Amino acid sequence: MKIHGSPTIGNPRRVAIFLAEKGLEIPFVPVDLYSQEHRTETFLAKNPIGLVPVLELDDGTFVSETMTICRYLEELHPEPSVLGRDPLDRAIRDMWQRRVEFGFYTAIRAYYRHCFEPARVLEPVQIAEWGELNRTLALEALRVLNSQLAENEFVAGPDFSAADITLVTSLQGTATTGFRIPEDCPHVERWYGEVVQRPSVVATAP
Ligand SMILES: N[C@@H](CCC(=O)N[C@@H](CS)C(=O)NCC(=O)O)C(=O)O
Repeated sequence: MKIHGSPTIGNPRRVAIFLAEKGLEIPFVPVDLYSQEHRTETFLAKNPIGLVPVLELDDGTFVSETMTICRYLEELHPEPSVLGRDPLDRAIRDMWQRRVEFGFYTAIRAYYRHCFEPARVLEPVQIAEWGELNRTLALEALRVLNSQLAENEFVAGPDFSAADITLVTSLQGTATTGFRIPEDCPHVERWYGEVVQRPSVVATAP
């Protein structure tokens, strides 16, 4: 097996943290997005929508989509569990992961891609107003997570999960935009201070 994508950047980093949490080792093959390597014919044969990460199996099968890759690997290696130990635990963790991914991550990604010059190579038609609106949506999403983290050690409850992975990689991956956890989100700040010290997060830092 190997994973196409750079283990310190974006969605491939989510898989890298997941693997580290589970004590699994799969080699990564870096893909340079800023030179458009993911838009070459060779890469599109692996994933026709041109996104990393892509897991390549030894029989030549390609599996893309971050959470799909993680779910496949968790089924092969259930322990230690990152995605949940029983149906309800898995449902709760998945619900929060999706809330982070389709809330905060999607918004902060749009802010970066529409408001910052280095992102133009990935987002040729940048609409600054759309980016700014998404910065506001990212703040709103963070406030919901702040309430959840007031009552819980981690985003999905008492255990570190993929929801935490998605949130910490989104925050660190967009730090160059100047976006910071606002003062009215002290529980996110407490959580962040703890999670950035986890060995899996330190080992994959951008
Ligand atoms: N839904 C995909 C999203 C993957 C994704 O957006 N990957 C980014 C890198 S973090 C990418 O390949 N971007 C290339 C582009 O937008 O052209 C997943 O969960 O894996």
